[in-house]
Parts: sequence; structure tokens; C-alpha cells
Amino acid sequence: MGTRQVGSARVVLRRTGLFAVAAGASLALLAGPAASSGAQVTRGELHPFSAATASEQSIGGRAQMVRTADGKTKVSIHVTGLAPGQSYDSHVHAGSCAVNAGGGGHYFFGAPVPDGDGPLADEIWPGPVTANRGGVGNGNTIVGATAGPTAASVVIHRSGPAPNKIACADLT
Ligand SMILES: [Cu+2]
Repeated sequence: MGTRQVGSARVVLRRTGLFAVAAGASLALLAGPAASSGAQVTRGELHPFSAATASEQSIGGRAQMVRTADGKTKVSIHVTGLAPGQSYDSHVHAGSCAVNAGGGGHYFFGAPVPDGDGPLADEIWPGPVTANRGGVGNGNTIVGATAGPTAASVVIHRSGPAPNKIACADLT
């Protein structure tokens, strides 16, 4: 676990340098064994599902989850290649994108959490996002609980009836 966290922190550091979480992680790194008490960052690139429409195949971007040291979970998404002006739902899903390409569903805490989303306030929804004229949509959310290990992907949905999953990012 500690090795994995340090690895993630190094990636964030190298790519951005400015994230507060990277600063925190580097301090934890200096502290050695205390690294296990730092923030845990998982992230990944968004890729269209094969079942998405031809125009949706150009969707890209990224998603990031930060499990903070003080027990919160922050999820942010940056989505490109969307239809300008359209709104899209986005949720943290249980399991990988490969799982969610077939079945799969939302990640649930199993009990309400502070600032949780969904009908039972036990989910994490970085959307909905509305695409700007350039087809870019940004979203984020913070809930007051630490997501479990099965909170492993972020799915983007087009509005309308299922099947409506169009893109997904594996959080690793
Ligand atoms: Cu979803």
C-alpha cells in the first residue's frame, strides 16, 4: 500500500508539481513510514466505450480521485470531445471500465455520507457536466468519507435511456 501511494504521488509531482496533494505526499515521503497517513491519489484517462456512437468515439480527458488524509474523497473530471451545450451525467462506478462495459453500476458507500450524491446520499457523482462551445466539460465533487477500494472507475453517460454509458476512466 505504501509503495503504491508513493508511486502515485511521484506521478502527480512529475506531471503538475503544483498540486497541494503532491506537496503533502512529498512531505509524507520524507517522513518515511508515515507515508501511509497521506492522501491517496488515483487517476486515469477517459476512453470511449466501444458501444458509444461514432461521434462519441472522440471523447477524451481525465478523471482523478483523491482520498484525503482527513477522510474525504475528491473526484474531478475534465472531459473533451463532447457535444457543445449538452449535459452529461458522471458517477464513480464500482469495478473497472472493463466490468462496466458490460454490466457494473455505481459505487455505493452503503450508508449516507456527508455531501454524498444519489437518492440515498451514498454515492460520488462528479457530474453532471455541461459541455462548453468547445465540447469541454469539467466537474468535481467532495464527499465526507473515504471511498473503498472498489471505487475504481468514473463513467460518463449521455442523457436519455440506458444503455447510455459513453466513456470511462480506470482510476489507478
Ligand atoms: Cu454512472
